[in-house]
Formats: sequence, C-alpha cells, structure tokens
Amino acid sequence: MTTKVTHVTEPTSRAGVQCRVFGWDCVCVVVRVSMVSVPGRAGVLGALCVSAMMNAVCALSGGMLLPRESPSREVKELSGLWGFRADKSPSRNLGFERAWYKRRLAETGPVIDMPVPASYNDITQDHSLRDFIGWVWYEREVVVPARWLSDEGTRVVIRVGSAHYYSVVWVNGVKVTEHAGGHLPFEAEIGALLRKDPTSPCRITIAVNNTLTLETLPPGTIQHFDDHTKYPDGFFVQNYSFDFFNYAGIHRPVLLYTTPKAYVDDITAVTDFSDNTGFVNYKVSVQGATTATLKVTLQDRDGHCVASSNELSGVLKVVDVNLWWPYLMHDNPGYLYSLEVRLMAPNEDVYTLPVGIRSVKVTSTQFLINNKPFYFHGVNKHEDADIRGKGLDWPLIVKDFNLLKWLGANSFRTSHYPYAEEILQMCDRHGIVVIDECPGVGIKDIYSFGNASLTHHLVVMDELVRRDKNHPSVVMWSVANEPAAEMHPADLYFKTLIKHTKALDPTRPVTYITDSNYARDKGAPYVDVICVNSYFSWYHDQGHLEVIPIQLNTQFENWYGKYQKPIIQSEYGADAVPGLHSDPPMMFTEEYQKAVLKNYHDVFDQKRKQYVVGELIWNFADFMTTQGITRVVGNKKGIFTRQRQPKAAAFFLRERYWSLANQTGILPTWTKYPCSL
Ligand code: GCB
Repeated sequence: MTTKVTHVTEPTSRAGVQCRVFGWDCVCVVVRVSMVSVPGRAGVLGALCVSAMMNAVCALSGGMLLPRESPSREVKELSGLWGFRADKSPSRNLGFERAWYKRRLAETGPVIDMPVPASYNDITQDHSLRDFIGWVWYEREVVVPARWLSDEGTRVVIRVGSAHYYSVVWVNGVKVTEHAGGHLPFEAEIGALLRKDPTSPCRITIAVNNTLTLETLPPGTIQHFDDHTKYPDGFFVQNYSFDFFNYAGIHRPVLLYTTPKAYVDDITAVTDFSDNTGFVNYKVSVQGATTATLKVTLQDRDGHCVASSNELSGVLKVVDVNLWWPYLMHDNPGYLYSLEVRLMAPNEDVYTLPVGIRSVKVTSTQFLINNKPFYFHGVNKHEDADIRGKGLDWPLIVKDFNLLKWLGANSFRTSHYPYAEEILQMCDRHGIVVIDECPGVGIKDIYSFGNASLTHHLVVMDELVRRDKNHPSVVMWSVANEPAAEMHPADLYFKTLIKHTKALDPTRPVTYITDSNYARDKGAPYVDVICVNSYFSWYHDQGHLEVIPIQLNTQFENWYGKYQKPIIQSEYGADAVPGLHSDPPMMFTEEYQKAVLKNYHDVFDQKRKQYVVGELIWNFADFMTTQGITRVVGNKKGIFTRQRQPKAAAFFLRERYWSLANQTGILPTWTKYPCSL
C-alpha cells in the first residue's frame, strides 16, 4: 500500500529566518507553497486562499456589529430551505469549471433540500455526503423589499454568520465576497449589485469547502491512497488531530440587513468602575459620512438615561452603577445597560449595544471580576447535536442554558472555536462567564507553526476580538487548545500571537490551553493564566483512580512553582456510556466517571485555597467525533448525553457546584438549593 500525506506547505529549510508579521519580529519557516492536491481543485482553492487572506486583512478595518433591527435598520433572516448540491466530481471542481453560480443551481444538475443553518453531514441517508470532502453549493432566491432598492440611501448587506470552512458568495452570478475559516461571520454590501436589476429576484449562491490543510485553523491534511488493490481510484481522506467531527456547511443564519448610507460601523466599549461610579469608555466609528453628528445615550435596564455625550469617543460616567456580575456571585447577575448610538446624518442611523460594566484582573493567585475573586466552576462545551451537527439551534441553546443553571455552572470555555454570537448574548444576560477560544485546535505539525499559519492565526484573532470585544461575559481569550507547545517554533509563535491579541484587547487576559510538560512548554511564559488539561487514570494508568491525587498535586505544584500564575484545570473527565454500571468502578461506567471527578475534586479543594482559580469539566455533553476505535459513536465524556439527559456525574457535579457557589459567591435570593430552574 502506498499512502502519502499531502502537506500544503513543505519547508525547504527548517532553519528559521527573521521576518516581520504585523509589526512583530517572529521566526518563520521558509515555505514552498504547494496547495492541497485534491485532484484538479488545487488551483482554485490555492488562488482563493491567497486573495482571501488579503480580503480578510483589508476587511478588518471595518466593524462587525451584530445586525440588529432599529428605527433605521431592517434585518431579513434567510433561514429555512436552500437548494444544495455536493460537487462529487473526481476533481471536486466541476462547479467552478461549469460556473454553477451563473445560473439557477437546478439548471446545472440535481438539487436537494438543505436546511440552513445546519451541518449538511447528518441530514441525508447518503454516506458519501456525511464524509464528503470538497465543495458543496447552496442556493436561495430571495425577494428583496422594493423600498430597500428604490432608496439609494440604503445599504443592503449580506452576512453569513459562519460557514465551514472556506466560502465564496455570489449574488446573481457576481462574486461578492469570500472568506477563510469557520465559526466567524463575514459580510458584503450588495445594494449596488441588486439595483442593477431591481425586478429580478436576488439569487444567492454560496460554495463552501471543508478541506483542512496545515495552514487552516484548525489544521488538517489530505491523505491519498494509491494502492488500487485496496482502494478505489482517487481515494483520499481528511485527517486531523482534534477530537470532534469536522461538521461542515452553513452553520449560522445568513442575513440580509440594511443601514443608511452613513452608518455606525463599529462601537468599542471598555468598562471599569471606582467605588459606586461606573465608566464606559467608548469609541464609535462611522462610515459613509465625512462629518458626523452623534448622540450617544447610556440607558439603564428601565430605559432611564444615565449618561450621554455628543462625541465620537469619550467616557460615560454612571453614578450608583449596577455592575455586571456572574451568575451565582450576586443577587442581580448579568446587569446590562443599553448604549444607544444615534447618528444624525441626513438619514439617521441608530444602533443599540448592550453594555455590562465590569472589570477583570489577574494576580499571581487570583482571577478577579469586579475586584472579587472569581472561581470558575463550569464546563467545556461543543456546538454539537443530533442531525443538525453544528447548526445554530435555539431550542438547544435555551435547553443548554437551563442545564447550566440547573448544574450551578457559572462559566464555560468555547472549546474549541468561537460559538455563535447569539450564545454570547445569552451569557451576557444570564451572567455566564466565558473563556472565548479561537479555532486553534490540533496544531501538532511543525508546518502549522509556519509563517502562513501564523499570519492566518493573527487574522482569526483579529476577527474574533472584533466580533466579541463588547461582550461582558467574555473575560479571557484562548488562542489555542493543546498545541504541540514543546516544539521549537512554539516559542515565537505564541509570543507573537499573544502579544498581538493583547494589543487588540489590552483589557482581557490571554491564555492557551496546554497539555504539555510544564518544563518544556514554550508558550506558557506568555500567558496570563495557566490552563492545563489532564486525564489521569484515563489516557494512562487506566483504571487506577488512586494515581489521581498524586499526579494532580504534582501537576499543580510544578506549574505554579515554575510560573507563579493562577491555574485553571481547563479539562478533566472520563468517558461514560449511559446505563453502564459497575462497583467497584470500571472504565466507561457511570460510576467510574463519578469517581474520577471525585478524586480530582479533592485536590481542587486543597489547591483552590492557594492558586487554582477554576475547574471546567470535559465535557458538558457527549459529542460526535471522527470514527475510531477509542470512540463509540462519539466522545462520551459528557455529564449529559448528546440528547441532554443527565448521567450520574451530572447530579454529582451539581451538588459540588451549588456548594461551591454557596462558599464563593452570593446565591441569588431568587434561587434555592436544590435549584428548581
Ligand atoms: C482533550 C481535548 C478534547 C478531547 C478530550 C478527550 O484533551 O482537548 O478536545 O475531546 O481531550 O476526550 O480526549
């Protein structure tokens, strides 16, 4: 059998050379650019990647405010059924060769129904679509309100909440944008294009390619199998080093929305307080007008104006401030003010941003929210569910928040990619604290520390911070999960990445999640909080629960001894197949999962008096992974099943979290333990 792994970039030399990326010195690996060799598709994807990187960089000058309706703005959500076709041609390139975007998709071949938002993988009975690699094509015709087009003073914008992984968007056959990366939104103005032929319907075509290469985030490789005695002609697979299924498609809603020609493009609100006075340091950026007259008003929850200004930037002072507090830390968590920005241009524009006033600080032993020690008792999650995969799903979102509150969880990490902004809005409102992670997961190959990867990673952090900077629930950025941080290039890679993220947002700590050896981890010197994953008595010393106290204690002492930084146990856990029981506990039973937790908790309880500032269980719910001999239809480390039913560990963790809340926070008066939410 001959197999070859296609590397997108292959170093001609492993020696680092000095170069500058976004103004910082960094070491980059000299690369020979050779795009992934899925036959025939290489050229197209290659050309797209390069130009997309430029587009993405240029696009960063603008804002990415979540579209909201207002007296000056309308939003039309295009959720529902779209036409769909996977390009199953051997080259995966037929769609581009035949320009499927130029005509209605149904005119170029068979089309099936596909819901948006949803991953396409689990929607049909077609095995080849579940594991499809390459371009898929979506199409939808929309009737655009005539008034949007008759009024030249109206901008019409198409926004894709997220599509995985690489997207190209056409409107009426004309390309309007392309974007590299899932999990984050992108948009394009299409008003002028629609006005060229206002009577014809607006036909939106979106091609999405889920191929991962060593330069994408997350990275992956395409592996070809050429042995014709074993594999069909042209057989190839997508490999990756992360533990969730590479769901693909249009995962979040596609919107059309309007703004006036002169409009509020971006708002940044940074908050702090002193005694009873809150401060909202804001900055507004306006597009489409050379001069701007503004009215900025901060309103409390009851709609009373508490501060105002006419300037593009400034500090709003709030007397008798209601701070934004985490759930279970205060009897009025998640307090939000409304920052209304009114642009008095010829066509008025109004945008209202929810603002929570709070501060975040880190000492050598504590994580402080509003100057009070905050202990993360929470979970890691996934955007993952039966049938819809990673598609945004309101019933699931609300159910998960009810479960989080039932559990007494005050926080979660967006493992291992940015979640929908709708979820962050819920966190803001409910006081659930978030560690916001970018899709830097599975960075294991030295090629993925190269300059092209780093450049893309910096852009992704730009996009993430630009989208999520105003969410009070977001208290820390995570730039990666379990990278090969012991490799030589990890030093300058993480130095550059973390410095860049801090420059984008000096107000939040930055971390990445490590499973490396404390003495050899090259990025740890640059993080503000050490976040460690470990699976004692699971991935090694299987079945030996008695090693946990010793190994966990050693883990904490080593990390703290070297860095004197607060530590979060960012993952720990064990698989449990619901309904499997054994006493004494054996691996994969509900009892074993509970016993692992219990052994970890005993050590947490000693160390949280010193420098451990949080514990996040892996995982909130079972989730789908790639198929393999260690996964029984997915990862079973959830304390809830994939259908959100509790395993024994959920009840056990609930006891603990409510008791932690009793010890570390102020239980809201509206909640009694056991909570009846
Ligand atoms: C990890 C990874 C996570 C996996 C988990 C596991 O360290 O960060 O993505 O799912 O372990 O269950 O193996």
